Amino acid sequence: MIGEKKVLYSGMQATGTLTLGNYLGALKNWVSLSDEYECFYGVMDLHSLTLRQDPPSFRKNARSLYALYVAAGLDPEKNCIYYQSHVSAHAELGWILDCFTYMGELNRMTQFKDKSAKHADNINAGLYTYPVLMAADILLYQTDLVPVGEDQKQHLEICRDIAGRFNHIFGDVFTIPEAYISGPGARIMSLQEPERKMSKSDENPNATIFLLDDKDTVIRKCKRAVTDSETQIRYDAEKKPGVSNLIDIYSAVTGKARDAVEQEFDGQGYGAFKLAVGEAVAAELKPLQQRYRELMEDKAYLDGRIRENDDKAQYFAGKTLRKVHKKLGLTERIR
Ligand code: ATP
Ligand code: LTN
Repeated sequence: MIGEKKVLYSGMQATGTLTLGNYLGALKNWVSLSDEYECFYGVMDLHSLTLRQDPPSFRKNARSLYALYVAAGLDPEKNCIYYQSHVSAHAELGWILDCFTYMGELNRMTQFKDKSAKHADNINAGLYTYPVLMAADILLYQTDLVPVGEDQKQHLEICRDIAGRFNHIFGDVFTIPEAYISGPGARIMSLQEPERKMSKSDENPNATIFLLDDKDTVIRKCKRAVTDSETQIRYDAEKKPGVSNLIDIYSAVTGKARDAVEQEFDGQGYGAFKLAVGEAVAAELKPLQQRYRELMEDKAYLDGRIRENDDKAQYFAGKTLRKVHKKLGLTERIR
């Protein structure tokens, strides 16, 4: 708790451009929860180092991510939006928690398995201990709630296990966080291979809608989305993954329930439905894109918010880290 409010924490890696999956599965929900909680949102640039980054575009992407958070509706004057690498407590607690995490636990992480298969030439130790740094992010702020997409559930579970283990040995040090996995946008699938999640690093550009795609591109990608040989717009994630994914997208964007979407398009063909999905998505993204452009041009405004929020994050993270040091018996600094 900070004051009267529970603490919410989330973040995304600062790699590439955000996708509709990132937005509907995570960012949009953050916005809906941001009044009720004391919120911290990180630009997770240390996590991004698990893949090789090109320094100039990495720096640009991180700033673009910051601006997209704000453009999507998070108010940097009310919410603490900050860069993970600006608060050194993350890396420090990450190391400490490494010493309270078992290799057996990390071996079970499906994201590690997926990412090592995808990047077989760079299976680094950071990729392996990724979930521990993520646990440090969350635990530093005594977080109650972590809104993430379905694919991060396992990382939340290991975070809870590490925190519980630490508390069991040293008393109540960390708040045990809850995952918050939301409704129809929880898992947006690829438009080309609807058995796989929509991902920013997909090689096929038609598989992914990016938040900065213009209207024509969005509509074109929706029209090309893979469906099936039937004609009926009906939700069945197993037998009709493509159509079901489009129903979920439409439903997450318009706020209509799945069966209401089925009824709305009853008797209409896939072509008309795909066009409607494309138009609804483009309409949702338009104001966000407009605000994004304004923010990227207003350097003074963004820099000011970044500076203030770095300080705020440092203050809260420092408090927890000092407590951890004391509990562990690390020698206090002599002042
Ligand atoms: P990558 O393609 O590099 O794996 P990513 O697109 O999965 O990246 P992350 O930074 O790992 O992006 O995820 C940011 C947030 O977006 C997380 O909370 C994650 O759960 C959510 N998210 C990512 N992809 C989807 C998706 N397809 N559907 C719903 N939520 C998603
Ligand atoms: N692993 C997350 C990004 C992330 C995160 C966090 C999310 C890093 N630290 C702490 C929530 C809380 C991802 O890939 N989306």
